Amino acid sequence: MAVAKTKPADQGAEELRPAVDWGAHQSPVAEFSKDEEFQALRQMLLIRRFEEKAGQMYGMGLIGGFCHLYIGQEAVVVGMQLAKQDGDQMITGYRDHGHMLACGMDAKGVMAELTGRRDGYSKGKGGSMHMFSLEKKFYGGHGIVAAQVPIGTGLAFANKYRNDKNVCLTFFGDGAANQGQVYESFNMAELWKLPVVYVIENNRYAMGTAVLRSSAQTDFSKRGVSFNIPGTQVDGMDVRAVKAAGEAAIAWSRAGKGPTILEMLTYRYRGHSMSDPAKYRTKEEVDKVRTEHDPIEQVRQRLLDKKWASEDELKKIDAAVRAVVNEASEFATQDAEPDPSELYTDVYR
Ligand SMILES: Cc1ncc(C[n+]2csc(CCOP(=O)(O)OP(=O)(O)O)c2C)c(N)n1
Ligand SMILES: [Mg+2]
Repeated sequence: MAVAKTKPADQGAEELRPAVDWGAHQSPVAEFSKDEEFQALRQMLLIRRFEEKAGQMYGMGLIGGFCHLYIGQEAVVVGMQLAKQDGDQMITGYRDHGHMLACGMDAKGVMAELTGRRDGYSKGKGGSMHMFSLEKKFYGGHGIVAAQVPIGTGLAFANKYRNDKNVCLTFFGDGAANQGQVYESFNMAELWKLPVVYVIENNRYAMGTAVLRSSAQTDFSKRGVSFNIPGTQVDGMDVRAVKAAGEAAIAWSRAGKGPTILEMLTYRYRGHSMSDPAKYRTKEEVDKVRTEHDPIEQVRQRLLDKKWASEDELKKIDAAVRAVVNEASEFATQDAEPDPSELYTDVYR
């Protein structure tokens, strides 16, 4: 048997880097009104500032355990939130703080959960990856890669069973898209025409592994082809493109036509988690995306160009958002830890 002289991982490492280029990709965009631009800006800023603060607090030892930041990907969840209606659910993996805030969960409760305090969403016992809100229709927060995909499909099954016309938005990553349970879910979802939108957040890496190293088909919008699930690639850095694609996909599901896949081309600026030195990519690569595609900067620039806001007004919005985040971090550092008697509550045997 012939033996390969070099390990595949050593071959053309440069070529295996993902092409971080949105140039060829033209997504249809929804024209935003002034109100919508401001709404998108406030929501994305809230996530960005919250995550920056969480990163600082982690560095200070105030947050323990796993913590995966969403910085860079804000347009995906905010665009989908703007597209959905009350009653529609969201479920995601462990990079989940942005989804919680977009769903309207309280920043104080999320931050207090990160610091392990009693007024956190899981009473300080769940941490970053395990928060839920039935009220806001947010179903977690899942640490096992792709575990949320069959659960999201099950939520959609319940929607269909109850005939309540709600749609479940199920978010997962490019790495998760290679999990077997995703395809079992796709099969059932199309077979039973379940109201689920699979939102694949392709941020080009799964931990330190670039998509070209891990994936035979890197166009994730095609991952449903053999199940007849339609898919679209979307500029996930442009909140208007996300909203337009989200509305079409949600309408398809709500009309009883079954699932769709939206591949969001996006990027995370920070490491995979707080302990990742991110040596698998260059600083230039990150800087290029930040300067050319930042989702928040795009909205700011449109507001300025259309003279819908001045630099001063934009600064005031940022200051107001920072105040909300500071209040949340104050709360999360002063709130008490859970009582030791809580150790054995909420435990399923
Ligand atoms: C079943 C399982 N395998 C491996 C891991 C370890 N793990 C955590 S995150 C991750 C990468 C997933 O990447 P992706 O789906 O692209 O999401 P991203 O982190 O980029 O948002 C891996 C392998 C895990 N948590 N669960
Ligand atoms: Mg990824």
